[in-house]
Amino acid sequence: MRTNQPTTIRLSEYKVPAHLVDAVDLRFELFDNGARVHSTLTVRRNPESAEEFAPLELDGDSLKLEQVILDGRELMAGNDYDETGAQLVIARVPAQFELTVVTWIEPQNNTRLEGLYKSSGMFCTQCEAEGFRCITYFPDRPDVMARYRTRIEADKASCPVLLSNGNDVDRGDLEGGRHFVTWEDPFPKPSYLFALVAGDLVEKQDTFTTCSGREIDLRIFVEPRNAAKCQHAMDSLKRSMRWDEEVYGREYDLDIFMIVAVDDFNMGAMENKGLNIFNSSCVLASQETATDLAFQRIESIVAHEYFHNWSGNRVTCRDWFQLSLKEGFTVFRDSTFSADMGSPTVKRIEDVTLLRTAQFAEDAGPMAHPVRPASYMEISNFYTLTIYEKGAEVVRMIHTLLGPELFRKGSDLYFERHDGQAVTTDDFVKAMEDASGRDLTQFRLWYDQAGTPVLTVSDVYDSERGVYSLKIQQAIPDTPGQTNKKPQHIPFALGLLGAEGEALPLRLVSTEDAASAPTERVLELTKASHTFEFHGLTQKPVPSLLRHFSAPVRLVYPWSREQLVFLMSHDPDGFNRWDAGQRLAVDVIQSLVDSSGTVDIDSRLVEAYRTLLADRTLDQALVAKMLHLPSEAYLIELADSPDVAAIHRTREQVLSHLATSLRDELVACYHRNMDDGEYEVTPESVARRSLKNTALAWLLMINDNTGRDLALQQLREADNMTDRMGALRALVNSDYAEERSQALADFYEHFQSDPQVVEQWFSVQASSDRAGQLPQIQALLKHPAFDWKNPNKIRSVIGVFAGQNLAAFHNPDGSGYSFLADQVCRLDDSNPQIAARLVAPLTRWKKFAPAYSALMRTALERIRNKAELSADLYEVVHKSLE
Ligand code: 0A1
Ligand code: ZN
Repeated sequence: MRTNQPTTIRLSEYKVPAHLVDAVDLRFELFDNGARVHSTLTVRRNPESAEEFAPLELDGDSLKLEQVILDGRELMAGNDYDETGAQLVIARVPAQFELTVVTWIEPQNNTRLEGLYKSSGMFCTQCEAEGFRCITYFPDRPDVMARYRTRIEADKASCPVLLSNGNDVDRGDLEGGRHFVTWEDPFPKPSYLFALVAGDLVEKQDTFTTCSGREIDLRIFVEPRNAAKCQHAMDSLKRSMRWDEEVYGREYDLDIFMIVAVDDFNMGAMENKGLNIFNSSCVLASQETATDLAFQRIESIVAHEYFHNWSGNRVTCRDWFQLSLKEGFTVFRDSTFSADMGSPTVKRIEDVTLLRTAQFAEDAGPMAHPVRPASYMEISNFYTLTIYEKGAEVVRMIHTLLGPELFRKGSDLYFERHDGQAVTTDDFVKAMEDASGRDLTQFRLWYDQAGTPVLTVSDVYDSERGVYSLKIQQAIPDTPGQTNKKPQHIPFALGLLGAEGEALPLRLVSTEDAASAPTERVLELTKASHTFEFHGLTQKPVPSLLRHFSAPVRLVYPWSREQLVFLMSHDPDGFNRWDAGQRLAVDVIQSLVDSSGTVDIDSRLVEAYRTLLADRTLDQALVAKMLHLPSEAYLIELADSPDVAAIHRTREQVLSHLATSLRDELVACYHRNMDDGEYEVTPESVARRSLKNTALAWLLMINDNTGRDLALQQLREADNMTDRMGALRALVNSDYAEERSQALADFYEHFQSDPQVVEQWFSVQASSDRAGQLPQIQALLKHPAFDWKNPNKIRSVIGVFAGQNLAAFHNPDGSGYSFLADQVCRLDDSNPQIAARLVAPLTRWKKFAPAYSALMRTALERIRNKAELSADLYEVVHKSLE
């Protein structure tokens, strides 16, 4: 905690470390009232450092230093070393030496959940990005890679399971009912990948035989009450291991791979070498307690963490500016994996929805930063959608430009060339260039320039020449600290459709043969403006632009509603079919918001949805997605100076109008998709449940009694959480107040002993404008199941309220903003990372209509004036008020 300004760290000031650590020998003595950490480092001067006589500088945070011994001689404070708040500095050290440091820490009082802490009685660690320094003094930077040996000593009764990275090499009993286990990790790693777990856990065990025939021991450790919720994660792990061998040629390297579930965790999960630690909500699942969405999310997070073993651990980051080197690449890998496991079009729709709703907003806000940032104050603030999702889009564009074979050649070269090293995003691009022979010089701007490029497209058809011309202009908006940006290298996939929906040949020169011309092309944009001519066309085509969302850009084209309806039912690209539906709905809603008052809803929207509901030939998973109206958050993101209340009201009116007009089709859709078979998480059955629950939600929107009865029946009879939650959500968002209260009470009664379900129960209320107005949110904070120390509970009430219940949060009286400011200030004292994440909705204040923005700013200023602001919150609040 500090009140003074935190320092800014700059990429341009990067220096290689003056000292390297070859080996780390750790001994942990774990007690109820604290832990003693003995750390012995084998250190040598870095031959690549220019600073020959540099002092040894070790990072530390919240440590009680007990002893320092250099080559067997105990050092004296003040004389031999200095301990500032954040560093241990030893002015004179030999070229090579052994240093032992003993520290005392208090995991039981660690509410920041960084370093070593306790969660439900279990000891666990979180070291990324800078948590290892909360355990012992160390050069806590990713370019210092060492081999670790870790001995853990603890009470045998309360901590029968003692885990760390690598292989278990020794174990035994000690006096006083204590025992120890020693772990050795043969792979040099940065300190952020260190992990330790000690507790009373049960394990689920399995094996995996790798492509070279090695048998890997797989274990998932959980608290005994969760023993039956590990199968899905184990299956997902085995699928990920096979996929990484087949698609990237990557085999697992250690003999054992472990996953541990913990209830208190700041993020989703962590890829520690051989010992991944997961937020319970991202690993535990059963049919009765987890929704389809949770099953899919678990599969992708298990894959993500596993894939880090190569993209992150074997090849790691030189410094934290390179974070997207591992995160962007790994998100690209997990997203391709999920696409391969289910429906690629649906996965693409989900990824693009997140990107366009949340990452575009981040890229247009005060915290906008490039995929490779140039500076930061607190690295925890840079685990962002830009680093992860936009970073993944950048890798996807390289894949598109190179094609799958050359991309694979590039990734092979990257892993081979940099195995065991800490490298940069530039090294990644260089490997792709060297393997493919392509020049990606201009493409590198994607890493350095923030902001979402805007592509403005216009077209002309010359019937005499049979030529259709497309003009594409790109512009990149200014972002904090960056103006006058250069044009970027953008892959732009497109097709052209004829009047019957046929795919037309794309002839870029008149001499090209129509029969052999492709019907889809990837144009490469490199200049501020391009004009492309397509020859031999006897009619003006309907363009299908930016297929598969081939680049993370905003696309502006003057679509007519006829064109959109046409693309919705004819575009061979499933993604663009969905996108046409979204654009049509956005256009209808926006024009109603602008026309303030007149509610005359375009019948083409209703008919388009009617066609969709009747379409049995189309992939039902795609139909399920197409039935979702654009979210309020997306409509707000698209608007200039949005009036949240007007957007909310209009969207509800459109929904009600659709539901009223299509009432009979919805009832039929519900019945058609009732599934009496066994519960399974296949794309087909997920789609059926999604269609059924969407139909239910729409019927309850219009207070349809048949819908209400179906929801009540579904609540009683459901054998899975997707259906139970679907019915509960529909009731909670309806005007059936009595049924809502009863359903919520019954649900809690039934599931109160399961924290993951209680989190869902909090969320369904916090996201509802019927059940989640401010007084009800205040009541949830006082509920016995709410826990101020548990990030999941905090997110499921406060985070969901501010991020999803937009009409209530943006109450014109400012009460939602003031509420959030109070909670953020309170949380900053216990968990700054969570406080800095929760404040995000307020930081976008400049975007909103004046009545909102003034109140949002006032709330932010109140946070800024809080005494003892953490570095995390300081950076976000100050940057957003600049
Ligand atoms: N590397 C992890 C994300 C992560 C980052 C920081 C954490 O500490 C607060 C925890 C996890 C991933 O990408 O999955
Ligand atoms: Zn990751």
